[in-house]
Amino acid sequence: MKRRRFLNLTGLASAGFLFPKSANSRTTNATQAIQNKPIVISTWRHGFAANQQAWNVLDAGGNALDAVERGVRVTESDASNRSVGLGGLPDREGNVTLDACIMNHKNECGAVAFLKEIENPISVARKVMEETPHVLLVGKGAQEFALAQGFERKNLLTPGAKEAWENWKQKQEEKRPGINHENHDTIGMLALDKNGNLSGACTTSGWAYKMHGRVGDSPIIGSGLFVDNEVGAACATGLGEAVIRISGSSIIVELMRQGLSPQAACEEAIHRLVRKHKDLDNLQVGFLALNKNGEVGAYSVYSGFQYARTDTSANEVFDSTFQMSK
Ligand code: SD4
Repeated sequence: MKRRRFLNLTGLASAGFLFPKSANSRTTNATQAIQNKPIVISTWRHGFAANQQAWNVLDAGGNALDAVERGVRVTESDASNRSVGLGGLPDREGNVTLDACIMNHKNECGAVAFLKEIENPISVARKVMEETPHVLLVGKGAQEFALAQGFERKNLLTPGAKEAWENWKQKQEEKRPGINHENHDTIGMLALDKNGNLSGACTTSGWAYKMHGRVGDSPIIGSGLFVDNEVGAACATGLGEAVIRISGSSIIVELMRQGLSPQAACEEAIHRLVRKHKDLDNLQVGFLALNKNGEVGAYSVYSGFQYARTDTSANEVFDSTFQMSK
């Protein structure tokens, strides 16, 4: 039987050492008690370590925007993660290109797409939000902006990712993404701070071996991420093209505005996405949602999607509920 693990929050800094047991997850209907703040949730098992960093900010009374930025930077800088930042798998030509966006409680947002050689795109996205009149910078322009802001250039193609790409090139078998629990995926993070303000962040290296120039949902405000401080926030992981086609995250926020719980809103968005796609074989999408009361929702097309949740009572990874068993 799967075991739920509660951790003493005073030990959060070291909690990561306790985690990597696969038993530390369970399936749940994620909606829980109201007025739960602060709280941070994030996609996949790698969200656990990212949440620790975010929680340190929230627990100290910091704001949700700082929490999500610092949180997802952990995953971006983790070279062992093959789908975010440093160590991310490249496109079919061997370029690691990154997408990220961030949004705060005032509907301010910033994003970068097709960004090369910068380890922490989420922080560049925040600079776009704070230092420019724009929302989205891409490619060379995004990189030039990052360098001008003091970010350093770095080769993000680690030896492991390069080897995986070379093996893929030899086989050339993979025309579609295998987005599932094994390749760990994008990190999307949502936080509610002690003042009751929401923010979110989303960052990825995208679909492994994608066409050069391809951009997914993760830097698209309304698709990979949306925050409306009157209502709630949502983020997405999985096949970005499918998420974009239904404006996934903004739809979930609108459904919550109409009165749906975060869980019901995520379920409706997944049902809609499945209805609109005839061929979803093996193409995973997962949504997370968080409302102003700190209630949580999580749902995916297939089994295998996980998310990490940290608040005053829990610090753990859950298996999301899902529409179809794989
Ligand atoms: C994308 N949503 O670029 C992202 C992919 C993802 O690796 O979640 N995974 O489509």
